[in-house]
Amino acid sequence: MQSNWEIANFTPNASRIINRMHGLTPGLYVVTEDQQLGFEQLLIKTEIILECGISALQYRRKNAPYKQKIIEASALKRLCSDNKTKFIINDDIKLAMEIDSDGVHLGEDDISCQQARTMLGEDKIIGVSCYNDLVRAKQAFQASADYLAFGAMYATTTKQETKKASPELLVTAKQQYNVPLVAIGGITPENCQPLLEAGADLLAVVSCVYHTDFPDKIITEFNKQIRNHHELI
Ligand code: TZP
Ligand code: MG
Repeated sequence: MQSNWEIANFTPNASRIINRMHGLTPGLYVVTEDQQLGFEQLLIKTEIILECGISALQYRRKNAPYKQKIIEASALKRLCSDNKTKFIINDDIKLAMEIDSDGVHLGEDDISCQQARTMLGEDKIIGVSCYNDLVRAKQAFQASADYLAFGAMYATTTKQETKKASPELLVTAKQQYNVPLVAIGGITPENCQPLLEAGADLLAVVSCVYHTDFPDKIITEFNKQIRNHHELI
């Protein structure tokens, strides 16, 4: 039987693009800012962002005590569930399990996808950073990753030491792996079109939505482009 994901990908009808793998729909995937905003400001902006309509929120917090991360992640989880948005934890599987997030996002320094699947079970979302590496993508896909993330697609100051990925890489990954593809790194409404055309299902962004006084305008513009793109395929 065709999965909802397959049906959505190959049916030229935007209204059918719903209800796919773990409810992870094409759209904007906002990753929390970790440099300039205090948590209160982050929470206020995140609430506005969620009300605009995004597919998923990722809590990415690199240097905070575990107890603080529990408090912050719990508050964000509540906001996400109020807005029916998937909530994913970056790096920390222990935190993901403790607050019962919708899933976890793993990079090369984190536990493997296989280990995470054993710990989380089948119902949770596991996303894997593949950078610009199709071998890593193959391994993650075979280890049951629910989405594959590629980037940095464009220049970014949010993360140091990124690897440069290209839209062509997304095209190849799309041909080979029937799971949602995430593009990340320097993405804006102005430069996202080639990524959508190359096969990105989710556009992951940080600064574009947090370092602005008008996240609602930016998200509306992203959502318009994503919707238009899916109406055309
Ligand atoms: N991984 C690759 S680029 C990046 C991460 C976490 C940061 C993306 O942030 P921005 O501000 O959208 O460029
Ligand atoms: Mg990580």
